[in-house]
Amino acid sequence: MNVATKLGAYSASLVLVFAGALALGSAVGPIGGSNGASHGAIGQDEATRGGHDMAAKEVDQAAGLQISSDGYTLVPTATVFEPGRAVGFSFRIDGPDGKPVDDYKKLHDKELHLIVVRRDLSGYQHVHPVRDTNGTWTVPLDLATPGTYRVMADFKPASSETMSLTLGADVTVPGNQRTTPLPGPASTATVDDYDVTLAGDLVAGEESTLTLSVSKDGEPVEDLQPYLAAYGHLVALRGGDLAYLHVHPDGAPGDGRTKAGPEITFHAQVPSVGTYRLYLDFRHEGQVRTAEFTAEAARRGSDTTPDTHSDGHDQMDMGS
Ligand SMILES: [Cu+2]
Repeated sequence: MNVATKLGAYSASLVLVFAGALALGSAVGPIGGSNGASHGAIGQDEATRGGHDMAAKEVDQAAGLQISSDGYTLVPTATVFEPGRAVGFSFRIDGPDGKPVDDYKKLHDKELHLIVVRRDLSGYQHVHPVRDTNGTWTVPLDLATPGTYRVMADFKPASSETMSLTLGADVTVPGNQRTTPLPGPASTATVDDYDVTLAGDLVAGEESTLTLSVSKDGEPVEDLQPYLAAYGHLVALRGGDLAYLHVHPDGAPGDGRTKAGPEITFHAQVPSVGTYRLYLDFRHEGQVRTAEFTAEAARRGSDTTPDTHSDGHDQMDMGS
């Protein structure tokens, strides 16, 4: 059993333990929190360190690498598309009974989140398909540029006992494809008039805190708008295989303690060393934008952890 498998098994058992604790919690009250805080808000209650860690385990495993898992299969209607135009991408999720799943539990306001990215990690799209009465999902995608794209569906079937599933498939747009080189690690990303800075280090197998700060025209943004029940959504994809990690913020709009910027705090746990591309979706003045970062995950307990900077700040390795 290699380390990754061990970690995976460890995480899976923790998820099971947590699911049990949650079920008990609703019946007999909070468990594990000596301060008596509720576990109800998973991942949002920083007072309950235990619950918080467990919530992190929910998202720490590499996902999105399989087209079928736990009896559920992603079935695209078509996987080859003509270049140069927007397409209507459609697919089903078939359940263990072979029929399209038509009963989902909402995750972050939506029954299903679809992440689409080119194999070179460019062209990121985070969209929310619409489901028809037959269980077929459809969404317009921008597949204008030739290449191989990865589509990943993140959902939770109502009948499943797993926390959530992410299934992935490749779709291709034939033609002369150009590969976009992955930008090097950086702590600042610019999108339109916004600068977003990233502080914090990714460490393999360990939870780390990432803080993203949004400013516009040099001024901190303090009126971020809720998007999908959060001030920001962060997706991390691993370079090389596009393993998927959906990370969520610490705190939620309206919880009485979470500010609407400029900082958005996340707890991330990556499964391995390597290069990751981080995609932050945030909403301001009615528009959702995505800030992208490349980050290197250091080895656990290693002195190669990128924490030695002359400026003394705990920031991402700039690769300088
Ligand atoms: Cu989504």
